[in-house]
Amino acid sequence: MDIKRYLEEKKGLVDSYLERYFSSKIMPEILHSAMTYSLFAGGKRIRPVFSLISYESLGGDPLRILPQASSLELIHTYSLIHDDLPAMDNDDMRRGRPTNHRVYGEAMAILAGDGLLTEAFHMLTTNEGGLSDKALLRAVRDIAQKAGIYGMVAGQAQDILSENSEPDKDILEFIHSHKTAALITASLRLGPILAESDDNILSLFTAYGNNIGMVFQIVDDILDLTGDPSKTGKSSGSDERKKKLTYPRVYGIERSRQKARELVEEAIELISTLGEGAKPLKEVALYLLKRSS
Ligand code: GRG
Repeated sequence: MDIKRYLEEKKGLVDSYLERYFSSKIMPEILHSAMTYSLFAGGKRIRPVFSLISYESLGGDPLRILPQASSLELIHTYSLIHDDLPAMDNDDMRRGRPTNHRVYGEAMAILAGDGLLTEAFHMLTTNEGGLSDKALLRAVRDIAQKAGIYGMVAGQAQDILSENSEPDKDILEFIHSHKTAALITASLRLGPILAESDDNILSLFTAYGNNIGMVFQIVDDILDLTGDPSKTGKSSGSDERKKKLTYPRVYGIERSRQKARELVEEAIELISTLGEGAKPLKEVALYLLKRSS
């Protein structure tokens, strides 16, 4: 299968949904502008796409869960806006253009992030696909847990606390599994949760999501050192300059690459029991190892 085309097609569904959703302006207009500046800045939409793939691999129609899948992009975009703030990573460039606070100022960037996070939960409960209330409630709880203080926010806090600290494998594992893998795992769990699959299936997607989420961050760490800034959209070596705890810093580049390959192999093995429906999940796992942006 042509995985690049398949991913592009799914991304197109998410892009169209988000464009429609944000087509009517809210007041003050500058808030709308600040939110959409980052939301439509060329992100890969990988988290919503993961949700659509997981739902489809279980026989569901991806169009049915577009609001739920797309809500993950709002959470992801808020996290990037806040991560770039002077009080956090203090970055000037993101996705090849000035960061949100560089264009709209700190106050508006904070509010744009707050607005996107809150609106994500509003969007998540938009029930156009006739999903059951029980499934939706479970999805809300799951995403809140993985995006918040038991997941991404905890990972971000530890990441900040660990700057300039000595390399430590356990802390590195905590940061990556919380900061990045938690939201990616939530994306992959969304399919089985909304399809109301049994617990065995849900745990398969959880394990696959954890592995793939870790791979995503390991590859991100490697790209920070070796990537082409015109493709990654940010200057290379920024993790090193900030003395971030990264995979290459703890294990070196070659062992980090090996670790990513092993996690992908394990992830593919995990979902092999799903049969033909798991093909895109297998292909996307392999594709992540090769990504350059
Ligand atoms: C501020 C609570 C809070 C959390 C921030 C996401 C995050 C946590 C920090 C951003 C820095 C970083 C490198 C995080 C790791 C996750 C990651 C690889 C983000 C980039 O995601 P992509 O590659 O970005 O999906 P695009 O631009 O494609 O959307």
